[in-house]
Amino acid sequence: MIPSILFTVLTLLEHVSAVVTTKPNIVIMYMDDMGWGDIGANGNWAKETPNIDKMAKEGMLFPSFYSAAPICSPSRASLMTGRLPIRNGFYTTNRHGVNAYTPQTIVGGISETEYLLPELLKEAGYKSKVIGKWHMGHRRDYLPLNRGFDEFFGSPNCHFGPYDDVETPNAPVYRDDTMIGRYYTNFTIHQGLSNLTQIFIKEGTDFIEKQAKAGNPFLLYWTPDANHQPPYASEMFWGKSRRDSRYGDSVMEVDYGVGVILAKLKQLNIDQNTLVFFSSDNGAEGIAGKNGGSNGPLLCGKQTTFEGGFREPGIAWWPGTIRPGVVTPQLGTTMDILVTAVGLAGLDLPSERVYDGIDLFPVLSGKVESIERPVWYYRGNELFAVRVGRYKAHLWTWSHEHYDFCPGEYVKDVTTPDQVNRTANPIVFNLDNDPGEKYTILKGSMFKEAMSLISPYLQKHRDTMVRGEPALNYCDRMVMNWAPHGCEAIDYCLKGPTESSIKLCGWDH
Ligand SMILES: [Ca+2]
Repeated sequence: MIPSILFTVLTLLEHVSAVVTTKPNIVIMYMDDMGWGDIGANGNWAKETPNIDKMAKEGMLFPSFYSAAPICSPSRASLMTGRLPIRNGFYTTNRHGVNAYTPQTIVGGISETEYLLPELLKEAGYKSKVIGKWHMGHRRDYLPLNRGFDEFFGSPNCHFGPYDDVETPNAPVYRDDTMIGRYYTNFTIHQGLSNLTQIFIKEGTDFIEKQAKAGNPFLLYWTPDANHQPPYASEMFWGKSRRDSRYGDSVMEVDYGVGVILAKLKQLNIDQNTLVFFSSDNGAEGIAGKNGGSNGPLLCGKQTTFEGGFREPGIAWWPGTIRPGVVTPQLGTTMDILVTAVGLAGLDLPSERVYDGIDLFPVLSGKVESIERPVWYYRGNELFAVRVGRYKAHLWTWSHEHYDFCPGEYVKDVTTPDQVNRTANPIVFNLDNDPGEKYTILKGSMFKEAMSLISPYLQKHRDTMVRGEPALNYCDRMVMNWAPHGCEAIDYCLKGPTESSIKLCGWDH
């Protein structure tokens, strides 16, 4: 009797372990303000990204890979929910068509009604960690461990500073749900010199090693913010870039991190069971000058709905499943990562809500060459443009107000300093021939072809849109990071305002 029970248990265990190994690990490498033109694989002259370029050579390169927003917070919210900011609530209605994000004064965060990727993958036994910049709300309910992640190392905010800890607190650094220090004072960044990326790399490889040894499928969301201005690098890369800029140094360092993480997957022999995506949250910031990156031939950059704001480096890597060296014509978006990952985990998406991502697995595995789909370019609460196939139609144009987001670039009727409504007669570009959006198509057969392709998608999108409650409308100095959980233990609680001063956030771009 006993041997037979033992045999059954062993058979069951074998079965379970076989099922577990069919669920691939998911690694998302999400850069901050890195432009489409910053990687060698997309033609950057400085060739400062040998590891990212090798990743593209071993995997699939998406020359047309898009973010869901031209700014950090809504872009990240869409990556984690698979849904546009207009649906998941990461936008503002304080003004028409403006970008909003999560400064320390923001009251809101990612809505409790949204399902985040780690939350969904948990159903299939995945362990998850986010490393680097969160930016989806810093109040306790919105922090990673309350939104599905098992582990967190990094900050809910950007590394801006140094601050005085009186008027403005330095941004907190968390391990899991506890603050363990702050940027500048505990985790030093001194005039662009910092070990932070090195710490983020080690956190990543330690997590991978731990999960691989335990035999758990895992999700690693690795998102260093060294490329966001003011960029930083460690001594290893200080002054090393051919571009001769701190930004170039910071790109070299995150590239090094990509190499270390991929090498760790190979060393642990789990590379053939791990899907890795590489991308960036928004385009390079034109106004950052030497502290910003390159969008290559694309028009304008961060904050705008031109290609420079939305089109990102895009690479998928999965040895043994993705054929090496493929450059795909597929239009991809960062929201596809969630949909693809959920499918690979053997799960169904929640059926009662609309997902804007598509399952890329048929393309990654080479079963189909490409899937027709729309790409939406929202700026805050307004749909500014849409792309289907080679054509992009601008329904609204706006380049700058207080800041010029297209420095040195001018296209008549396109880079407009005021918001201009083009819905009645959209401005069309053929991005196959004109990725820089310079030659407007306003009538004729090509215009008709473009609009006959785009209009049905647009109509359906508008007819079925259910907008989320806007989460980025209210700001209050009282909610800043004065006394995050854990501050007592390290004797680093700050005194903030004792009375609420809630008001509409003043988004000015
Ligand atoms: Ca960003």
